[in-house]
Amino acid sequence: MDDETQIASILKSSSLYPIPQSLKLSYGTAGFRGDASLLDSTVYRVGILSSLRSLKLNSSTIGLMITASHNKLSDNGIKLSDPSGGMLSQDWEPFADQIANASSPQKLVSLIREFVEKEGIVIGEKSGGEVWLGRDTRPSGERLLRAAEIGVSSVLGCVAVDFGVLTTPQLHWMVRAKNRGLRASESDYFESLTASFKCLIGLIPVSAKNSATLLLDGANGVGGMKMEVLRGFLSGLDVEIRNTGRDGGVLNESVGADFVQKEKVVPLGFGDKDVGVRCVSFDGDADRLVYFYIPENSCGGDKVELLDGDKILSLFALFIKEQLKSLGDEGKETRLGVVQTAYANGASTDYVKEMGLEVVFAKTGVKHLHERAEEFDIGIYFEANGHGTILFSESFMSWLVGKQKELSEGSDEYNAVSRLVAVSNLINQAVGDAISGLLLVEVILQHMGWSVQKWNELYKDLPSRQVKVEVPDRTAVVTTSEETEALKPLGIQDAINGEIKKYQRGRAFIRPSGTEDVVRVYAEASTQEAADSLANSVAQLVKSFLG
Ligand code: NG1
Ligand code: ZN
Repeated sequence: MDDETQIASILKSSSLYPIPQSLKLSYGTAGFRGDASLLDSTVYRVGILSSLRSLKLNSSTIGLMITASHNKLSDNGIKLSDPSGGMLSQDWEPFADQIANASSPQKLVSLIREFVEKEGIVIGEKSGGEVWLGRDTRPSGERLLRAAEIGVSSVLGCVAVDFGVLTTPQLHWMVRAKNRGLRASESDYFESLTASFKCLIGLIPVSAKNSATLLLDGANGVGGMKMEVLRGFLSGLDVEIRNTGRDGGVLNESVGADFVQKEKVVPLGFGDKDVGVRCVSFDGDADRLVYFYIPENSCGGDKVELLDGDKILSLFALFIKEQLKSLGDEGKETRLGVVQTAYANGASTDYVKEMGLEVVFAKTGVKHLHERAEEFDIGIYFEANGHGTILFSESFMSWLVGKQKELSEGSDEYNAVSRLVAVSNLINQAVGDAISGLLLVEVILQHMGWSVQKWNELYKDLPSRQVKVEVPDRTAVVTTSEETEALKPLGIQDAINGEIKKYQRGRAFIRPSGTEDVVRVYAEASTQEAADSLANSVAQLVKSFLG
């Protein structure tokens, strides 16, 4: 990259976005996150990176989403979508770290020059790179999106297209569709979901439908707003939307999927009047969902019965397995597998294994789960927090579509194949998507004729507890690649093991968060009191080793 015009362009625009002193960022579990007031330079630089990524991949479209998901309102962040709709390839993360932390415009230019040369990226006025931009509802989003635009267009021949407020999975879906040469607008997304939902509803065998209203907690974010739009197109689903963000509530504050899953209590806006009703919570950018209901015996308390990502995964696995069963021997040969993380409830892993499915474990963060799920014909992955999806391999899809043509319409086999095809269209295969996940859960419950309580009985969760511990330096915790054992600080794992031994069915681990400045503690045991006590003792150990 010797072109004077290019260098001048980056030097000029980067001087608009000086890096705040002492800012030290790392790409983390899902991109950069931090206090929104500090992120302008980061977003601008990631804009440049997105353009380079587009150029590297024959000018395919890249997605850049401004969001801090479940984090607090004053935070913001960036998530990138590769042309496939998946997360940015991990081999570009070190470059992302380097340019985000470059101390001056000159340093930035020299890092970019070096990288462009190494990767053989050709920059030119006519190179045609394209980056699609979206943001969640955070007030800082508009300003940061502008910084991203300037970063993108500071690379010659690259353009940014601003799609405004979107859910993260909508942007990933649109990028995937665009690069496949398909219709890729937001309304195409709604149309595609509506059509496949309608198809699945039409394939429900008997009218055992569960038509009771679903209550949605939109986390005061973008998800509720988009569900309001989608609701206008759908029939066969009655949903009441709360915490839309218009009623004075604050994004993610005592609402939303992360809050409900971690605290296991009722979100704001829900209460005694909702006892027994099927409820669902989205997170701030609508890439996670968890279901819950308030139990009969709650006696005015705030505890909920939680149906987390593990239970959603189990429901999906059961439904898909049922369809494959209708396909006889060919169905049996299909490799249906499940991917979980160390946070998965032990009871859910036992349940899917008993179903005869292969289960593999991946590190926290969907980029790791997604990769492993691609190994199967049908790979279902979910984090306990409700982030997950189902992947159908290309070869399996072409077999399935061929099969659909061979079979006679209306036969059991034909219906099973049609359901699988419709699921592959309904579920967002780019990334976990609360809206598409909700539609699939709802259609399966109607198909089974199940209430939320009946679904909850698939297995009983082992009692668990998650806590976060604020420490001066979370990077002092280093874990094994499976994240279940701490290698550093020295001696802490032995101490944790000593605590685990005291509990029946005890299991616990710690890891540094990749999205918040905390160390996370997870504990499981045979009773809730035991899980709480194990989590607390491990948290104390973290404090004493790192405090
Ligand atoms: P960190 O903060 O690295 O634990 C959290 C979630 C991940 C993932 C990312 C991205 C837990 C325990 N961790 O990561 O699973 O969803 O956020 O949003 O829920
Ligand atoms: Zn999210």
